[in-house]
Amino acid sequence: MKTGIIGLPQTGKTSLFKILTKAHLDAKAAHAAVHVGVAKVADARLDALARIFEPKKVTYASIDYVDVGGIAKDRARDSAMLVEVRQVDALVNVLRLFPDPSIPHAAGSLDAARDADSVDIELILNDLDQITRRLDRLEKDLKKKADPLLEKEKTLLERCKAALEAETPLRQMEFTPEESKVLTSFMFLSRKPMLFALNLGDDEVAEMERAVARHKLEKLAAKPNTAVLAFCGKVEAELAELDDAEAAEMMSGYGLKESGRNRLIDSTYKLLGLISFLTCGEQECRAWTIERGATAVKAAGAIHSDIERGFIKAEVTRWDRLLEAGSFAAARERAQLRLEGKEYVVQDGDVITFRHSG
Ligand SMILES: Nc1nc2c(ncn2[C@@H]2O[C@H](COP(=O)(O)OP(=O)(O)OP(=O)(O)O)[C@@H](O)[C@H]2O)c(=O)[nH]1
Ligand SMILES: [Mg+2]
Repeated sequence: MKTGIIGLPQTGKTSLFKILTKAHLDAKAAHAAVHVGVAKVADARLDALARIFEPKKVTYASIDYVDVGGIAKDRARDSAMLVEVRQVDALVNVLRLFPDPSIPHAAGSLDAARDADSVDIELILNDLDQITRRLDRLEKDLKKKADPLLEKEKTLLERCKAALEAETPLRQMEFTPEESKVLTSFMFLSRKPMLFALNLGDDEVAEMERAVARHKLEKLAAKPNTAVLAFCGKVEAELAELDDAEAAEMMSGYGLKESGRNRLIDSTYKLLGLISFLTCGEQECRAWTIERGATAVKAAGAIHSDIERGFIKAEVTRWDRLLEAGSFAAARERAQLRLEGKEYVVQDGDVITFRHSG
């Protein structure tokens, strides 16, 4: 799963990318067009289980982030950037709310709602280009020969076009599963789930939780397929330089319960519709990523296609029950391991051992 970091120029995108992926970009790399990196999804459940299993290896879930550079006007229609943005599953739009007279603002003042709209417009214009071209093609084809499938696609795209012309991003529209399937192949930019990341000034750190109200962004937060999250790039960059104990001390000094980094990664994970199940053993304790609603046999496939193919049963317990019991044997004695079949819907935080043939 890949998430693209976008936004107006000089909003703190590359800084955020470095914080999320713990990448150390040198001056030359920092100016490269595109950065790709992996962010570890912090997981306290996995940490706790690893303390009792003492495995050789602990493996966290991860999300890929791509820093594509600033979207100035017409920039979203620039083809090199588009290739990158089209491939991602979700977008993070970094909105600048930190005041700093030494760093020029693309629009001259701090207004996150306006900046969110102007980035959306670029995405919308791009989708409109693509839809117009496809509709032209469809009309030509339909003139030659009637085709109910193409006719359906045309009706759907016309509905999308009308929405886009009214400046509504496609992520705010509802589609049937069948329509979604047709739309997926277009990889429309305005249809990707969006996380608005408010980059606050460090004078606002103590009021992180009230950022949405303070900046009157309630409307932004209420839109479908979007989430809003506040962080302070400057403070996060400082945190990233510290060891765990020092970072914890600094966070409590600011009254922060969780780092912006972890909150942001967590938010992306949720926005992407993802959950984790865990596997535990002497060799490895590991978090695996699946889509919410995935069945046990699908989850097996996340580990290996052989386990999916040879699936017999899933032995399931919840992470906190296993932790309480202290071992699989003790959990079994307490009747807290249950056997589930292929169709069991895996829950976030399930610990699973798969029984399989072959
Ligand atoms: N005061 C303050 N400055 C920041 C913050 N985040 C980033 N900056 C500064 O803003 C400038 C731009 O930061 P970048 O992270 O490079 O921004 P960007 O969005 O990647 O910029 P482009 O890729 O050029 O569009 C740098 O000088 C950063 O040090 C922040 O939270 N507070
Ligand atoms: Mg940058």
